[in-house]
Amino acid sequence: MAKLLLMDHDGAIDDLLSQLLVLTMPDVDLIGITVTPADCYIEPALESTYKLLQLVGKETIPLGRGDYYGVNAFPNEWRARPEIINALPLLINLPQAPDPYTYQSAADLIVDKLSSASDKVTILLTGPCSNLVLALEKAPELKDKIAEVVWMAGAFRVHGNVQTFQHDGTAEWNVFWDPISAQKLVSFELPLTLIPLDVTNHAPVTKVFLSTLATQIDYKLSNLAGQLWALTIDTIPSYHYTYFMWDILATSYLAMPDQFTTEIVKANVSTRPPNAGQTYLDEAGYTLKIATNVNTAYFYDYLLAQFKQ
Ligand code: AGV
Ligand code: CA
Repeated sequence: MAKLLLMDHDGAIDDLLSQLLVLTMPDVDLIGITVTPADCYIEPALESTYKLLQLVGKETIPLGRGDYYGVNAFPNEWRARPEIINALPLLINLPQAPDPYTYQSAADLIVDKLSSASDKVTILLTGPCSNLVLALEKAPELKDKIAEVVWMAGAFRVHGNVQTFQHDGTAEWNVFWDPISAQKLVSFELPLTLIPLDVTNHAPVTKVFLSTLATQIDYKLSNLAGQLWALTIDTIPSYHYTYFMWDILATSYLAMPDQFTTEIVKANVSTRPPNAGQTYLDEAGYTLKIATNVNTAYFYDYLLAQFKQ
């Protein structure tokens, strides 16, 4: 039987690519998508999300609008990306997306979908975890309906990627946006698997990969994926280094968990400067699973195969 999945993403390019990848997975039943207004502005991001569903004829999958804003905002130039995406040739002429304010609020959709699910649900988070934490605070009993939370988040034995004032650089952005919710999620001790920078650092978006993907351009999804990734190649030196397969690697964990090296650890999350949002190993902390390595050759091949649609 197909695995029931709820996805919460935050509208960045690799979040949308992750949504596309989920839509190619035959044994995943995507029962809802919620969007967090973190690495995006919510209106154009919901439009992009809807357009990707339209592209594969799955626009009946319900969307939820994140109304909660974290304490540490993402840089505006990152957040503006979906406007460009909605104008791409494969997306611009699709029928008009609904008014984003007609969607249910994200936490309410998560509560509804978890309570009505016939089986336990896997939850994929590729942005901050605030919507899920809000939902579980509204309806704590629904923790029992969760099979596993897979979250692209954190940095344990490597540097973080936050470079800003009042910060020592140890945090990863998805945790830094809302450290309080992250700390709560970890403290729930759900079956939680983090895909942190420790493993995503092994999987950059390379020109070799993009060049191979471009040879598959006759497949609609390879064409669109290639256009999306090309948008990540422009670099604003002060913010950008390499664009990594952050969320896409976390998403692929659903399909190829055996290709990852994982470790059960005890950890916690800092909620204060100078390291707000740092995920750190701590014997007195909470139990969770982290991925530390991956078979990258298998992963890149998997992506190329999935986008042949
Ligand atoms: O920290 C990684 C997270 C992922 O969920 N995001 C991007 C991915 O969607 C934040 C981020 C870090 N560096 C970035 C980010 C960059 N250079 N551009 C946009 N977002
Ligand atoms: Ca993201």
